Amino acid sequence: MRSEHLSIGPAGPTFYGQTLEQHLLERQRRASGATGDFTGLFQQISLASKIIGSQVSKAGLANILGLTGQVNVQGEEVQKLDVFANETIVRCVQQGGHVCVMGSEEVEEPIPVPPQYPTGKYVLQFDPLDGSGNIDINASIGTIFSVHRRRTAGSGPGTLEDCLQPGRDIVAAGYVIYGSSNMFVYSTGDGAHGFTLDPAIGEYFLSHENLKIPERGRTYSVNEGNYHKWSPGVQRWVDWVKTPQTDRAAYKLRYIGAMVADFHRTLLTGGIFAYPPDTKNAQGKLRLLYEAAPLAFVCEAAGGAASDGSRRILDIEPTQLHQRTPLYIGSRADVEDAVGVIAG
Ligand code: P6P
Repeated sequence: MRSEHLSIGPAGPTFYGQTLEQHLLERQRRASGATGDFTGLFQQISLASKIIGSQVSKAGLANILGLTGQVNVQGEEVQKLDVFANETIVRCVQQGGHVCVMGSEEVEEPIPVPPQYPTGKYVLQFDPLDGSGNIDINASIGTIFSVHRRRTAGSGPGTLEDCLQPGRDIVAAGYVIYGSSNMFVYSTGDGAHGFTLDPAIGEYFLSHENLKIPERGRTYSVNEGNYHKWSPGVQRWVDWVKTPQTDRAAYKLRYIGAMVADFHRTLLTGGIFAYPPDTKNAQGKLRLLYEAAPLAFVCEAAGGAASDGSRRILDIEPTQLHQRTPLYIGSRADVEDAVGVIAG
């Protein structure tokens, strides 16, 4: 029996769905041999996201807007909230004994678990605050994460080898979008589920069960300012998608500039988000391990597709922690069209 939550609001009593924690515990009960490690790890990720969301929601008030003056491994200027988000996730997770190593967009090398804490069987990789350029303009941003099982033997510290695993071996992946409402979306491969935060309660409640992305959408999402840097094939695809065809109208363009927000809209309404390679970024701008692969995992769980232009994102064997990949992700028919038109 699914427990209901009663909340008395201005419109009268409101019944909520399951909390994220109850959803995870229900999954744990169904998973034979579950140890609770997975649930514990997710509780720590959820807590970190609530702390980050709380700071993001008042970034304009506290002295945490703006730049730290540092540059991260990507050569990008590091926002104060990026650093805060990274440290929040590391602190919430490292003491829990569920991971053997972590990988973060903000840190050059794999992050070991400090020796005073136990190590666990999972590997957590994440972009702590994606789209941080949107922080100062109060546009949506997000956290992206993926969970693998450790590959190396034993129970000691994990290594880079444990991080360099393909997306098809992901155990669970998801993202948190800090927007008009904060949502936690995740998949363990069996459907994708969305939970909306009630900040008054501090709980995520099931609001989008078993998300399914439309087979085809009507929106494309790409930075057309890069048009002159794209290959003729990518230019051909963008020209085609925004031109009315005999069987369809022109696609609309929507581009927020934060991958989590652009992907979340694509997941809910259909269409395609793309970051193609260009003359400045031969492999595109987005990172495989903690951006493209986790969102590809969620997208496929919702019935969508994700390609680098020739391969399924989840089949790419990583060789470097911060390697980049071209990305075409969204409705299956739209991704197939893009790959086909680009290939000519
Ligand atoms: P551009 C944010 O900096 C980010 O990494 C992604 O979240 C986003 O999709 C992309 O870069 C935007 O890049 O070049 O369009 O500003």
